[in-house]
Amino acid sequence: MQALHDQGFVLLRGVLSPSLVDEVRAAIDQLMPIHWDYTGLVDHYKCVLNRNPIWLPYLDLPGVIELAEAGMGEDCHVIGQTAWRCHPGFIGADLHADYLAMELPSSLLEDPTFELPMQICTAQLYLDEITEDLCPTLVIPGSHRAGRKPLEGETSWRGQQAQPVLCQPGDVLFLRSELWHAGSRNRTRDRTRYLLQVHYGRRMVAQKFSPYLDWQFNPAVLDACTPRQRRLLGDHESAEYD
Ligand SMILES: O=C(O)CCC(=O)C(=O)O
Repeated sequence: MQALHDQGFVLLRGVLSPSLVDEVRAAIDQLMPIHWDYTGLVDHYKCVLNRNPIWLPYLDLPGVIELAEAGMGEDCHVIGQTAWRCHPGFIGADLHADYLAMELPSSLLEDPTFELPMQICTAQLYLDEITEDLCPTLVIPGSHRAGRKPLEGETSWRGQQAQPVLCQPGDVLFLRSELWHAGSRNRTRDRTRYLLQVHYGRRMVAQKFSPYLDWQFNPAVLDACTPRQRRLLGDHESAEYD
């Protein structure tokens, strides 16, 4: 939690065992594009949580879910779960922040007694050894306190360039939505980066379950849920606006 407040991210080592890493990779290989998914140099499968109960355990992984609940409340929920394959030639993305609840003055953000509350965080489960040439996620430590998103073409903040997160299969990068970050190029000739993301939000943050109006929960998934997983999928106690 301290790292999330100070740096805007934390790298959790060895969350998935090698056999689970293999299982998730194989499950990603079985995915077929539906709805708003796309394939090409990057294959991007959204809301995999609704396709099959096999994705449920990754919503509340020990060591990760505690962090999500500590940061976004005991009633936080999952707003998406996305599987990726980034193939050789994938060009990566520009530096960005996923979500900024509001722009805030620097006088407040520079005040060490002010703690910026988290609204949305993402757990990135790496399923490969991430080397400099295999799409490392780039991050600028502390940039969650910039109070704004990066401008087009901006590649540094306060003189700091984005740095690659190099890690092992089974490691999890947990990052706040305000952090300036980017997925980077796949410069290898023959390796594909496999990634599973789980996006968590405070309860009042809307779930991004596309294609929205046509969304229906898969009964097989609901049947297989633990009570905590049901809550993470949106089965909350009644509250304001219900
Ligand atoms: O590909 C990555 O490592 C980062 C993904 C990312 O930037 C995002 O989903 O917003």
